[in-house]
Amino acid sequence: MNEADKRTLLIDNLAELEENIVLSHVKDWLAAGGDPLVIIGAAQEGLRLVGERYEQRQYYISGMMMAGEIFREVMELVEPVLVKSLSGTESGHILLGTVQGDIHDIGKNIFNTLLRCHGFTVTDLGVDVQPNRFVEEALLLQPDLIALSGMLTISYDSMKTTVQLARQHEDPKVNGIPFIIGGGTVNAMVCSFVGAEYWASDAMFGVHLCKQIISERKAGGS
Ligand code: B12
Repeated sequence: MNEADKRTLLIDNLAELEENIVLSHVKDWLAAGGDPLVIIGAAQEGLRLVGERYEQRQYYISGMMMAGEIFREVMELVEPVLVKSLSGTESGHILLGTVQGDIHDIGKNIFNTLLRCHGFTVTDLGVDVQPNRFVEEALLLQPDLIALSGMLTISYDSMKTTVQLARQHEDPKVNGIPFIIGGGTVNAMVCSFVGAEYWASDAMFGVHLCKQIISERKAGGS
């Protein structure tokens, strides 16, 4: 089977919620030297199809829960290989969390893992994080960047409130920290609505962006 067929097999079986087939396929694929990032990408596409089926009422919410659980198990298999294959010595501290009202954390956790693989320090506040919690932790930790994750359309309002609260803070150590947002459907328009400086809808791209932002700020002395 070639790589494209392996990808299709994973996407289709995740979309069908075939837990055992998915897990044994991922084990075989990894054993054959499969790229962990390609495997994560295929599993993500399978999840997207599950979301579509939920929207079209072919699946109930239990289908999305099951898909989330299968994805978590896939990550358990993939993560050790990923950690070995990626290594970096970036320095920088990222404050991360899924914003208030949103409990989706699969993408956030992938972003967290990839950041740590590249050497960043990450403080992950979890899910459904209130705006003032981000601001309090930012004051305490003074991270280089604040990263907000969200999958729901309503999470854009929480992102906006979080950014506004930080900007209104009297301490320049808090009001000057740049924001990066990410999650399924964020784009340049959402970024501008939220008032964040940066956005990424792909975790690996987000990591490269963080590298660039932090090194530019360090070079600029801020
Ligand atoms: C699994 C899932 C769930 C699980 C979540 C489990 C978990 N632990 O996360 C459960 C069952 C709990 C769930 C609940 C709900 N869900 Co849901 N869910 C999904 C599903 C199928 C997959 C989401 C996912 O994990 N994708 C895979 C990850 C890897 O992708 P990702 O998050 O985009 O992350 C990638 C990048 O975006 C990036 N990234 C992520 N965060 C960040 C942050 C930064 C800073 C950066 C740089 C990058 C980055 O890194 C990742 C890798 O590249 C999606 C469908 C879809 N289209 O994805 C629906 C979906 C998001 N859910 C939806 C809905 C409606 C709900 C519910 C409201 C359903 C309900 N009636 O209760 C609830 C909301 C609960 C809440 N308050 O949050 C809708 C949202 C519609 C909308 N536009 O608002 C979707 C799109 C389904 C649909 N098509 O209708 N859901």
